[in-house]
Amino acid sequence: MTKNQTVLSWIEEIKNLVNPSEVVFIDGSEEQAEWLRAKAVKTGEMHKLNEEKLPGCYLHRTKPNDVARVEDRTFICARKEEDAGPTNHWCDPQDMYKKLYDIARGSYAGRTMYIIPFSMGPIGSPLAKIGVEITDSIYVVLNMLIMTRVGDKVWDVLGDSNDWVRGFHASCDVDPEKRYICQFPEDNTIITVNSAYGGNVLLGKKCFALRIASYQGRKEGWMAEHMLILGLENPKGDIHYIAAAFPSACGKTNLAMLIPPKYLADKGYKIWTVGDDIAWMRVGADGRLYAINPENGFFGVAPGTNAKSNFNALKSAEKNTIFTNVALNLDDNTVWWEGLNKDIPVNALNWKGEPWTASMFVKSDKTTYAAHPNSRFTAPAVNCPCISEDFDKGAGVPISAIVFGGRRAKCTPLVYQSKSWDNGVFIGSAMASETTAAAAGAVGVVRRDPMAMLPFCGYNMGDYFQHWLDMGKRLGDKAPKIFNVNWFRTDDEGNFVWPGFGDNMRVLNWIIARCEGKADAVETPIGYVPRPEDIDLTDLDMDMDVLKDILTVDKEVWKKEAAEIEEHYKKFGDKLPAELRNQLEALKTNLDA
Ligand code: GTP
Ligand code: SPV
Ligand code: MN
Repeated sequence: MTKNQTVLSWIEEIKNLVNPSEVVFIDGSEEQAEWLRAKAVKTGEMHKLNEEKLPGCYLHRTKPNDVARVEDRTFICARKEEDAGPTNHWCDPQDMYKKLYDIARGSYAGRTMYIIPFSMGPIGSPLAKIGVEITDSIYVVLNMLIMTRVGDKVWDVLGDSNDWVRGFHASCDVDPEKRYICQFPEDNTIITVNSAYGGNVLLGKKCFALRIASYQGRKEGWMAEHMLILGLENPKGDIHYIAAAFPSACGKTNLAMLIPPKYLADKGYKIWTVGDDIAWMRVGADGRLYAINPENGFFGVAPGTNAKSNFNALKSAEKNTIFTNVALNLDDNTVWWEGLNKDIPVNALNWKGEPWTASMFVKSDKTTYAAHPNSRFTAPAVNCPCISEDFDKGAGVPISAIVFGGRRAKCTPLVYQSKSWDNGVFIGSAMASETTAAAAGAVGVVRRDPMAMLPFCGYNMGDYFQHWLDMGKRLGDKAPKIFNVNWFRTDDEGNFVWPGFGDNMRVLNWIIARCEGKADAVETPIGYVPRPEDIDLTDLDMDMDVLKDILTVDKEVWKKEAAEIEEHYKKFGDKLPAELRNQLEALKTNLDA
């Protein structure tokens, strides 16, 4: 418990609004967590899975109308509309508070109000920040216990400070028409109503660690990014750290936990996971950029995860894990999803809880799938076999390379390096990717998603670009090198050309060699691209010509791309930094030469 007056008076205000039948402070103890799990099993919110095969694991199903983030109902409520910018939905804070309070009023009647004190980042780390989430959902509490550092120690570190983020969640009727995900960056406040799914309600994650934190980062001179963090260890035992921003469901968890191909593993190459979704980065005392992962677990995409694609994720989700919207195999009380293995269950319940059997599965028709395409596992980071020794290191890890990427069937080469920091910011600002099931709406549509932050930037994205440019000035020659990757080039039949997953290590090795000045490249209009022989294809059944093809920069295709970037830039008006306009002009000139 806490004596912090700012916390207590806010709790009192929300309590009076929602009128719960009881109030429970979450203390972070195993006893309390166990009591909550038992309670959730009793109410049916959670289903206990096979204790032998999946110890401490549970299954939860959300309402079918509530399975992903909802970007069109997500608002940045800054006092001035311009401060939300052209890429965010905006509402006046007073109007939105009123609307949300009206929706939430009395909605905890007969329910329990849970109060979760949590730290984003190792408790007490100078890079960490504190939040308090109020919720009426045990599922949220149990997920927050995995995803963040929760407990009484957080109150101790907070003391009587007012520097903490208020997060208020009310499930209400899970009515999609009254669903709102609202950030009030100027008040350090988040309110979500009428949802009970992942990124909408685990308020430490996207709402705090990206939307609120990106706003704080700009004010305070640091960065909050939608990035994985990994350490690449070479045979000498040196570790280089890479931070990579890919849009939702575009491969961050997989890259962060990659297992190198055998010939590299045999030589002593290893990947260590620091984070799989979010990075907070600051300039350290030595002038380099240092990153921490503010989270304490993984909220990972289940479909496609298997022993070959991501062995370490599977291991992470073997115990003390919550599965959301996957299928239940009734024969052995375990879970299943498309892509897990060939043992398609014969006697199962699909993600909606309806009877399901192998014969219903039609690969080309996702409506027949047993698991929802955005079904997820919530797994403790400590479970991960390749978790970095630096995972809990409050000071963070020094970043050598920043990598942008996304899903582009055509156009973007497998990998290229920017010509400078500013050119790298240009590449990030112009990033595009095909949409995925992580957010409600159409899937597979190419959209611009700058730095993979389109749904997560808590302020005007034009100012965000300027913040990136300013960080580059501060870092000077100690700035990480910036790259772009694309694992998702397809052939004419729509098959992925690059093998991806563990084989992405071959590209990471080129990236690090470039940072060390040890690898070759050719200069193209868009940046430095490896020659095909610079990517090591040992033990890979891949034609040099195929590799050459996905490394080619097609000037005609890129001229169209430049025209689209020009269109994309228009929305930022005068907020578009002049430097980025210059970068675009330089690209056009290079393409015409
Ligand atoms: P969020 O948690 O939504 O932010 O996503 P993420 O970026 O962590 O995505 P994740 O690693 O979970 O990957 C999402 C999907 O992409 C999964 O179905 C993966 O199997 C697939 N995927 C990941 N890496 C690769 C790759 O290198 N090649 C191919 N073809 N697919 C990949
Ligand atoms: C994403 O959509 O980028 C996620 C999942 O990481 S969620 O937490 O739902 O935002
Ligand atoms: Mn994400």
